[in-house]
Amino acid sequence: MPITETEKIWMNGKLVDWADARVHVLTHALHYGSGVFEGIRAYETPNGPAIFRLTDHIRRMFDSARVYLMEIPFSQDELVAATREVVRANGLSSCYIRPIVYLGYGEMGLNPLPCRVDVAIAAWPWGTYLGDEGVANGVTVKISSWQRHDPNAVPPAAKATGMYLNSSMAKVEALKAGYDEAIILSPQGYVSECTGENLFVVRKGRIATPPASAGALEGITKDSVITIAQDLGFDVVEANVLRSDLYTADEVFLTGTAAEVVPIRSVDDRTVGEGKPGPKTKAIQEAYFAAVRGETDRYKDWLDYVD
Ligand code: PPE
Repeated sequence: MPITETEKIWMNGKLVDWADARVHVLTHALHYGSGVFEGIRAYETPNGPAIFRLTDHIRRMFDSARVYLMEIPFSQDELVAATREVVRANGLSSCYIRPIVYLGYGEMGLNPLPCRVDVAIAAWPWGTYLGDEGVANGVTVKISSWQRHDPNAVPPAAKATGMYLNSSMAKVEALKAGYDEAIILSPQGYVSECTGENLFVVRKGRIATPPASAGALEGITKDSVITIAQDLGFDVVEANVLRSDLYTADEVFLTGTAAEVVPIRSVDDRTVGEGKPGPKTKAIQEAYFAAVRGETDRYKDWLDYVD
């Protein structure tokens, strides 16, 4: 999906012009995938633009950095303030925000400890990730032949740049086979997640979503959706999900910051439910959009106003 250029990007403590936010070709992260990042969205609300669960995203980025022993040369509060500053400086009302912490230029080789740690935050307007049609009517998915990482190979608790080679392979495989998205299984054969989204399955009256131990990222949208679903009176559990559960589910949907809440209309050519968004998915999707747009008092703590 093309990037829409904005004015300014925050780099290591100051706003620079979009075109000047450059790195050297010998940047460590370019060679070894040694970066950690976030995807955050801001939405227009009745009280001006608000960044959804900003502090939770920044906290997760610090957790990701900790896994890889990267010392971020800023505090969480400083990066929270910097994120707001980027949205404000670019005059954006709703946008996608991409903070990244990466090992910079000056060292080569696999020992990351001597490397400098750089931080950048960019923001630009970004439409629906899986298309408006997908959000409204659902997407088709295929189980990937690529497996999710073993937690002792690449820890899914850390949102690291290098980890995404796996997701890209799965995404391309699915697209080339004519599907919208891939579902990736763990090395043990349990359902893990999609390429850049968590997964939920409604079956026998219960909503289940795979745990981190099955290789799923600890998604912030997933966490929000669990709360929303419980508030709607639904029975939700984090539990292992089998491939066959997807084939016999009443509803399946995916969640993510970029993707938001998207119904799944078929899995491996097996129609899910009636092949259109189910009632629980629709109720959750509606409540999620109301929450991010500041229309629900109950979830106002999730909003971080830009002004
Ligand atoms: N799993 C993966 C692998 C993942 O990348 C994401 C976010 C999620 C689950 C959902 O997490 P959360 O956003 O906290 O609910 N993927 C980000 C990057 C997508 C991209 O194309 O890049 C995102 O949604 O921003």
